[in-house]
Amino acid sequence: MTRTVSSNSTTSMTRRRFLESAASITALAAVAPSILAAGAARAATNGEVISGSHWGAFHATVKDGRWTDIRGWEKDAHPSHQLEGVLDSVYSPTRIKYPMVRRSYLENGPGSNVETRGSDDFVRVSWDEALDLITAEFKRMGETYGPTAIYAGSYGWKSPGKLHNCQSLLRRMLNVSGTGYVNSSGDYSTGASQIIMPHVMGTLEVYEQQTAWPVVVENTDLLVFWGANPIITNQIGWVIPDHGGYEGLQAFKDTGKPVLFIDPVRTESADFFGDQAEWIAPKPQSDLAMMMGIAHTLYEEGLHDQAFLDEYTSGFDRFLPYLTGESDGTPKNAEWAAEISGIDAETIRGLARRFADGTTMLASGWSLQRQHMGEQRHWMLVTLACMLGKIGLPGGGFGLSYHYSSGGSPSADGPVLPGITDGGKAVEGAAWLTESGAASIPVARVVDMLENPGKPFDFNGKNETYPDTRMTYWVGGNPLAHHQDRNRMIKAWRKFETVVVQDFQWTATARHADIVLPATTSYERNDVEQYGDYSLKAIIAMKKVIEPMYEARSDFDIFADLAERLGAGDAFTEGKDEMAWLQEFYKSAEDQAKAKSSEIPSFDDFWEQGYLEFPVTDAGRNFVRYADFREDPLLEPLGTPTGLIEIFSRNIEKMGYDDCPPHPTWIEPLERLDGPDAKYPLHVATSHPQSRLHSQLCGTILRENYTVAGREPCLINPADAEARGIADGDVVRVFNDRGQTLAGAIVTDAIRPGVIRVNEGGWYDPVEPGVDGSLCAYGDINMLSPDLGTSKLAQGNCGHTVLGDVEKFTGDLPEVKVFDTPANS
Ligand SMILES: Nc1nc2c(c(=O)[nH]1)N[C@H]1C(S)=C(S)[C@@H](COP(=O)(O)OP(=O)(O)OC[C@H]3O[C@@H](n4cnc5c(=O)[nH]c(N)nc54)[C@H](O)[C@@H]3O)O[C@H]1N2
Ligand SMILES: Nc1nc2c(c(=O)[nH]1)N[C@H]1C(S)=C(S)[C@@H](COP(=O)(O)OP(=O)(O)OC[C@H]3O[C@@H](n4cnc5c(=O)[nH]c(N)nc54)[C@H](O)[C@@H]3O)O[C@H]1N2
Ligand SMILES: [Mo]
Repeated sequence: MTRTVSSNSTTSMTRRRFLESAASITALAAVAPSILAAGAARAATNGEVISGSHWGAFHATVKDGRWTDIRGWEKDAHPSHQLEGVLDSVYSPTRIKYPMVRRSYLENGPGSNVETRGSDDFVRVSWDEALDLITAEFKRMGETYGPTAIYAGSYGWKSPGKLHNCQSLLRRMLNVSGTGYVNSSGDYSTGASQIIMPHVMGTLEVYEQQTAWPVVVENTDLLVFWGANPIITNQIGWVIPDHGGYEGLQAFKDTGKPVLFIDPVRTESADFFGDQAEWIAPKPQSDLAMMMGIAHTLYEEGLHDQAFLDEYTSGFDRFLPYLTGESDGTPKNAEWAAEISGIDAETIRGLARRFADGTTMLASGWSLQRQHMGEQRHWMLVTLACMLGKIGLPGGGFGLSYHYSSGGSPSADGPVLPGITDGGKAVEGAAWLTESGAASIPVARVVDMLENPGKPFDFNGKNETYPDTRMTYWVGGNPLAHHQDRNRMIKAWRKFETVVVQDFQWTATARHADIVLPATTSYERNDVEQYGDYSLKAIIAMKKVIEPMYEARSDFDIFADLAERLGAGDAFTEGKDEMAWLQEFYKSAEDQAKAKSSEIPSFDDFWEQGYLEFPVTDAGRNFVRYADFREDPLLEPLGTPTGLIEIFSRNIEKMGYDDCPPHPTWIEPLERLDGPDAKYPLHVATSHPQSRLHSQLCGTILRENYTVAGREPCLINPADAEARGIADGDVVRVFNDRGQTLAGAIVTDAIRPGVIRVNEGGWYDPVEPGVDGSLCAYGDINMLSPDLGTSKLAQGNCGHTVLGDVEKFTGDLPEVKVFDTPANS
């Protein structure tokens, strides 16, 4: 079998031609043994299908080829309210309909008038024309600048699905065609923790199964959510979420046991627990000081577990003189912590006593490490948990994923589906990893790379050099939403002579691109995916709900077409079309079942049913993180150099970084509320939104439920509002010396005085596109955030290190334009 959509057949792709090519897929697939699967290559005009998304599995109702209704899968007891927006996103006015090229680029070639990106208009072109331009540019890049000219580190929350993984497909196309590129490592979510934790615990920790909820419900006396908002953030999953975390939260609520929230905001999660919830609101970025104040009290009062520290940890003796102040003259006691955190010393001492009295689970979110010196926060949390001595016992210790993708949802023993590979070289000793790209940068250093080609930088013990990139191809991410310091970024972006963006909506990134390609949503193609990031409770058929809209094509087809043009079409497709790939992935599940002497239904039966469930096991329900290590630290050592929990790390000591010492240490961040370098009076929290996934679904009807005066909401305490003459519902200007955006005020005592909150992910809508420092009309809070690495160790982003101020906006109110499509499109 060869690919059905070749370069020739894509000439001027009309809707009719789409139907034809889809029909030819059907014809070809009919040769394959699976008859049902062949039929599934086309969406039914009427009826109901099952599919899946980051927001959950769902049933979609289709009438006359139009998707009319969506409801959560009946096996999901806690479907997200955002599903309504999923349906709407398909028909949103922000859809990209056709391949488009920026006018100056089309008329004058790569690198032309890059400062007009965002204001220049777009010209519609045929698929052939667009793909020819891109292929020619790939070739020019390699010939002119060499193998590190293309930045394909493309990051973001692309849709789930084992086949249409657009980022793997992008790199696969480049790898199999021998086109050199620069890759990225890490992510924006846990940039700091995923680098520090392997030094401390020997694993990533942030993406590992947690002690199962039933164990927590039974054994935990005090549940502490430290900078975590699980009711909001568990709505989504990297694969299709099972929402099992909500069952755990509800079961814990039913016990009536106390739940403590340490958060500048009284969150929806705190509200969920009602009277059981206690709220402590420290100044943001002060958590490490609070943890140290608690640790100091434990030590001072002899409440720490010395036996645990002796047997399971390494280096407490090196940390202790710092904690007591013996080494630097500053005891990190409760008074010291009170000064930094704004929480009084007696409360901090009280927390130490409560934590030590009974079984305490320290469940932390990730905002604390998305901050300057973020590495230190979870390192200190682990150190505190070590002093409490309950790691590896039922219900005690710490957890870094109870708020994310339902960590702690008990696991099943089902198969793990493979997915499309990026075609890179396998890494020896780590079968699941490939090394691909001629170079790689820590993902959040992209602007630094553009500004400093050839400059050396530190990263986790290595000294590397920024490559000189000239082109980027972005898929499945929205960097003009997710990256910090927008004004700086817009300028740096001009170094790219060519920017290609493939998405299904006119994001700010697409608006600032040269070539824009319309991808299908996941609901316009077929795929398969796991259900439950940690539980792996089921496999879901992500069935095509409707036929592709306008001229949208699937990520697989677009990249296959580009690979073909680069002479590597067969290497890319391996002769398989969409359904053939899905069958191959499924075959692996069959093999895994066989290896365990069990059997699963045939692919056709699975596809017809739409899902396949796997029972949760007793082992899954009773899982206790680090129980094996606790039972026998010699036979079950951790993956650290000492095999123990490293409170002091010799490896980090050897790196000699001034901003990441070898044990948890308080270091002043770039700026913090009331800190020595505070130029502004307010901290700006940039949390994750209740009714979006970052910037996804911002272009949908969900916006009607949360915008204030048509803008992104800004929470502000009554004291701060009154001092500025701001009333609930007012349009405000949030600003600092890096940037400014409008927002709509919500005056509430659910936020600590001195802190305001504008969620990340609001669409960037410059009032004067291309003009340095332009006001954002809608509410992109990354106008204000600084772009710097957490430290030389992890180089994570610092999206939560933001000070600023706010005032009532009294000028002429600019219209929000970003939710319409650009002219001509
Ligand atoms: N200040 C601040 N900044 C932050 C954060 C913060 O807390 N504060 N959080 C950070 C974090 S943790 C993250 S993860 C990032 C998120 O940053 P992103 O992941 O970049 O944000 P999304 O809005 O999810 O963007 C995903 C894009 O992919 C597109 N897309 C989805 N599926 C597909 C597909 O199948 N094919 C194609 N071609 N496109 C697709 C969507 O339309 C959307 O435009 O933001 C980071 N930025
Ligand atoms: N609905 C929804 N769910 C999501 C996402 C989404 O966009 N929307 N994004 C997903 C992704 S990619 C990620 S990475 C995770 C993010 O998960 P997190 O990083 O944990 O989420 P955040 O909302 O940034 O922060 C969680 C809480 O920390 C508090 N906080 C902020 N700064 C501080 C501080 O300095 N100290 C303390 N103690 N608390 C602080 C915030 O008020 C917030 O309530 O969420 C995932 N889930
Ligand atoms: Mo994230």
